[in-house]
Amino acid sequence: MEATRKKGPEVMTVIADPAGGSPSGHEPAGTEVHGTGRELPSGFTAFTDRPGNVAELAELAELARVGTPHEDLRDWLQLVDAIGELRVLEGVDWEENIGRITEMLHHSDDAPAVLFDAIPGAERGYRILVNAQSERSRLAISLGLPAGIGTWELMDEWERRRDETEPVVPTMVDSGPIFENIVEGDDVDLLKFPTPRWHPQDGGRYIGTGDAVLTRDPEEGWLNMGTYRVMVHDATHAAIFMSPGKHGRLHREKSFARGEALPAVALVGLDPLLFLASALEMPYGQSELEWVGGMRGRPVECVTGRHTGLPIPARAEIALEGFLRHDESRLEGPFGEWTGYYASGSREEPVFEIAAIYHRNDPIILGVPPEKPPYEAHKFRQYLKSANLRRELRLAGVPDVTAAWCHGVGGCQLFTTVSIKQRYPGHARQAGHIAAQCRTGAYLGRVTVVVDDDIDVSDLDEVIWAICTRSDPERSFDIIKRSWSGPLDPAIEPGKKGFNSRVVIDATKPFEWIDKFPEAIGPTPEEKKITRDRWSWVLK
Ligand SMILES: Cc1cc2nc3c(=O)[nH]c(=O)nc-3n(C[C@H](O)[C@H](O)[C@H](O)COP(=O)(O)O)c2cc1C
Ligand SMILES: [Mn+2]
Repeated sequence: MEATRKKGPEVMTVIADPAGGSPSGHEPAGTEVHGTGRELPSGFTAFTDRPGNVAELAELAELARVGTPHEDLRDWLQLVDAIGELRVLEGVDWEENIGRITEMLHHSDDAPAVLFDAIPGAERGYRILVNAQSERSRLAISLGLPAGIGTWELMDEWERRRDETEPVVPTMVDSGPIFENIVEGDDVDLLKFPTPRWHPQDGGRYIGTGDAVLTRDPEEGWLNMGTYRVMVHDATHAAIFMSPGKHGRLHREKSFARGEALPAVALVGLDPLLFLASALEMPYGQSELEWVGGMRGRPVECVTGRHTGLPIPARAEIALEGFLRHDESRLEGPFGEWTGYYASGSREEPVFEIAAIYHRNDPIILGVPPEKPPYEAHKFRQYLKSANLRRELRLAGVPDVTAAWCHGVGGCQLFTTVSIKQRYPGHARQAGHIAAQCRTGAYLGRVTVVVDDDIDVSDLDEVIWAICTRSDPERSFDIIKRSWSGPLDPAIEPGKKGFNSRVVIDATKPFEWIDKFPEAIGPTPEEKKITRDRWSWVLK
């Protein structure tokens, strides 16, 4: 990495975890670092692209420790490798074992990011990265924050950026690494990539999972970037599944209504920050690409797609450029989905006809296949979506929202909790109904719980205890009908999917007799700390 990135305004100064500079219990910089002093289990090798020099590795670990923005996926890999959280696996088959290993990584605590290389049937160097952001340390690296940052600090910083970021229009450049390979016409071959079959019952190989699909609103002209799954049909055709109501889907519908195909670019290998922006619910009309530019403090450099004219981030790994056909469809799915089922089955979806593939030398697919919740995307989205939810309640004018949490077990959609300091009659219902229908909560919600501010919203035991002891269903449960759901909803009968209902549970102490509500047992957090410090030999 160039020297300019080591200091200067780009380096974030958020306070790291006071417990020390060692992210996730890994060795501090300058002592034993991954790949220098430790034997790796057989079958694993150290990351091959890193400088391989101990001093450089220690320097990279220090950059990760203080928080340093990355330019592209390769920078990100260097930083993650330097803190000991990357493994390379060679020779694993795409048919079964890449998917199986990935599923199990998602459901293991403290699991590393894994880069698969030398995949049988594909050229060596054509790689897949999985489990990239399952740990907070690696999410922090994606955001240029100190790898050891704590939960609430990370969420505060994200909320601050959502408040303060002004969009920055991408800079168009003539060329970049993405144009190292330009494949067009008869040479287009999607099957050259070692796309895994992620789940046994998938209807095809999904090259796009941790991806970003760029489309332009045909009427209003704004550029959207959304994460929508991409299934390979054959060498030159794919499917893109956009759920009803998603921005790309709205663009598609407007285009098709005019009898025109929709130009699109699917980035199926890209840096984690672009992916995050693409996978999160940003407001209608906002260009996620411009938002990333604003957040980084400089524009995203883009080349121009030769067939669609769409901007393509110049340092991305793999871009598929083409047209979603208004006049041709094929079956898409089934696919293992984030609810933990193959719930949307297969349906006719428009064909994505590929006009060009652009990719870097030795390209890397970013693999984020959905699994039973919580899977990788829930492990990082829980921080960002929860911060978004808290922010949206604040912007909607709900006072004294003390915390919000989108629980991973509900895929960060189906089960959300907000806590308030109750101020007036109806305050809790106001918070609950808005949380159930705001930008972050509206799509495929199910259960929204409102609790008092003594409850830790991220602790399911406490939340369920509050429901069990402070709510009385007849007084406390509201059902909202005909809400925004879609094909993925496992609880709605096939053929009838589209709407769902949801419950808002007011699990706060009843406002009108709050002073008479029984006292809860247990020490305060301050008392606990004092006692733990004093009797640390028996209390952890
Ligand atoms: C790994 C992953 C895969 C996703 N796959 C899809 C998908 O196939 N279709 C879809 O409509 N949304 C999918 N989503 C959710 C959207 O990416 C998300 O709602 C995003 O905000 C959509 O962009 P938009 O708000 O610009 O429409 C996925 C999210 C993640 C994290
Ligand atoms: Mn959008």
